Amino acid sequence: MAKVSELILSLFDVGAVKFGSFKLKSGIQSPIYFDLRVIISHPKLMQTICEILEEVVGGLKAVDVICGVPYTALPLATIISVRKNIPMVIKRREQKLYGTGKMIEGEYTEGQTKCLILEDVVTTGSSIVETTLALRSHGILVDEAIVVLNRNYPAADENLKKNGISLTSVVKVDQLLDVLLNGDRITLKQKVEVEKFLAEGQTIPEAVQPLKTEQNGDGEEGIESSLSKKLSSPKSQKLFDIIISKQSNLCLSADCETWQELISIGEVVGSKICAMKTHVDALSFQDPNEIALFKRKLAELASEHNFVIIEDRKFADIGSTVMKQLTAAPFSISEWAHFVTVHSIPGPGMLKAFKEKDKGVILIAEMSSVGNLPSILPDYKKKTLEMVEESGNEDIVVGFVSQSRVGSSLGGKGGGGSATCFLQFTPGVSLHSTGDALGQQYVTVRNAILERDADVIIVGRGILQQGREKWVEAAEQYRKEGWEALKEKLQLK
Ligand code: S5P
Repeated sequence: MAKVSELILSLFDVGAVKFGSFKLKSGIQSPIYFDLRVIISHPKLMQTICEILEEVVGGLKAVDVICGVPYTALPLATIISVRKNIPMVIKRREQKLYGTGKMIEGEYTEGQTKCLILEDVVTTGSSIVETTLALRSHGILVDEAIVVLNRNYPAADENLKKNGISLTSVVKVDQLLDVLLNGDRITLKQKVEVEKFLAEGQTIPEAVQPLKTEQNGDGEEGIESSLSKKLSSPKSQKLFDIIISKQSNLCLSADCETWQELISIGEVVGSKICAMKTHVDALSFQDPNEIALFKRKLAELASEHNFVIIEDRKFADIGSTVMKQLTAAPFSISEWAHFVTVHSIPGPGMLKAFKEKDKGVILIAEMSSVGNLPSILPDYKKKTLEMVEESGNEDIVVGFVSQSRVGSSLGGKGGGGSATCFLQFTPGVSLHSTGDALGQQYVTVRNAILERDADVIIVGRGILQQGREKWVEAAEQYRKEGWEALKEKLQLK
C-alpha cells in the first residue's frame, strides 16, 4: 500500500497525471488527464511499477506467458518477463504484409498456453478486449488482465466481464485522488471537481497514440493528424487512422454467397482493407448456430486485421422500427457491426436509434445505379447533409455513400479549409467493367478518388470475381491504386 501511494505521487510528479482544463474531442472540458507514456523516461518509476505488478502477478493463478498491450505496457511486460522468467508474446498492431504474416509473435501451444494481459490505463476496456480476442483466435487462453491505472469507468467492467476477462487494478482513481490530496499535490477543490466530473459519467482523457505524423522542427503537427481532426466524429477519425496506418482506403464489399466464403476472403485480404462491407441478409445460413459462429469469426477477423465492419443494411424506416431491425435476432446487427448504412428518407428521428446503440452511420446521399432518385432529385444530397447538421448528429454520422462530395472536402477539390468534414464512401468502382445488366455503373479507382472525391472506395465484384486464387492479388491492386490516389488527393507524403 505504501508502495502504491509512492507510485501515485511519482506518477503525478513526472506529469503522467495532470490537473487543469483539458478539452476532449467531444468538446467537453476535463479537469484531469492521464498520459502514462512519459514513464519510460523514468527508469526508477518503471522499476517501482514493475515491482508492484510482479506482486500482483504472484497473487494470481499461474500463467505461461504475458502480453503487454502496445505501447506503454510493452516495456513493462518485458521487464517483468525478464525478472520473473515468464515468457512473452506480442500481438502485432497490424498483420505483416509479407513473410510469415503472423499476428502473434512468440511461442505458444494452441489450446494450452495461458496468457496474462498487462495494460497501462483502462477506459472502456476495448484495447484489452481486442488483444484478448486476437490471442484467443490463435488458441491462446486468456481470462485475466492487470492494469496500472483504472479510471473507474463502469462500462469497462461490463465490457471485460462480458468477454470473460477479470481485471485487477493497481491504482483506482478514487485512491489516486485521496493520495494526491494527502500528499499536498492537489487541493480539495481539485479533488471535488474531478469527483463531480466522474459522477456525471465522463471519462478521463488519455493521451491517444499519435497518427503516423511528420513532425516539423517547430512542433507543427503532421498533415494526417490535422486532417483527422477535421472529421466530424471519433468514429470517422478511427477509420481515418486505420486508413493511414494500413495505407489502405479500400472497403471490400464482401457480397459472397455463403458466410464461410466471406470469412475465407476476410482471412486472406484482411491486411489489405480498411473496412469490410456486409449484406448479412443476403448470405445463406443453415441454422442460428451458424449465424452465431459467423458473427464471432467476423468480429475476430476485424480485431485481428484492424478493419471496420460496415453492415450495408440501408435502414429506411421510422426510429422504433429501425431499432428493432438493428437489434433483433438472429442477425443482431448492433452486436457486431461498427457502422451501418442508412437512407435519409425517414428524417432525423431515426438517427437516435443508432446513437443509442453507439453505431456509426453512413448515410446514402447518392447511388451508383442508373436513374437512382437521390442523384436525380434536386437538393436530395444537400438536404441529407442539412438533416445531419441541423439535428446535431455529426458525432455519429461518419460519412456519406455518394458519387460526389457532400459538404466540405477533406482535402480534395475545395478542401483545405477548417470546416468539419465527413468521409465519402464511393461504390461502383471497378478496374474491369463499366457496368452490369441490372443498372450498376462503374468508374475507375483514380476517377472515384480524384474526380469524384471519394475517401474510401467500395469494391465488390472487381475483387470477388477474380476467383479465390486471385483475391489477394486483386485486393492488393485496388489497395495500391486507391492509396496512391488518396495520397495524391490529400497531398500526403
Ligand atoms: O449506390 C450504391 C450504394 C451501395 S452501398 N451502389 C452500390 O453498389 N452499393 C453497394 O456496393 C452494393 O449494395 C454492393 O454491395 C456494392 C457494390 O458491389 P460491386 O460488386 O458492384 O462492386
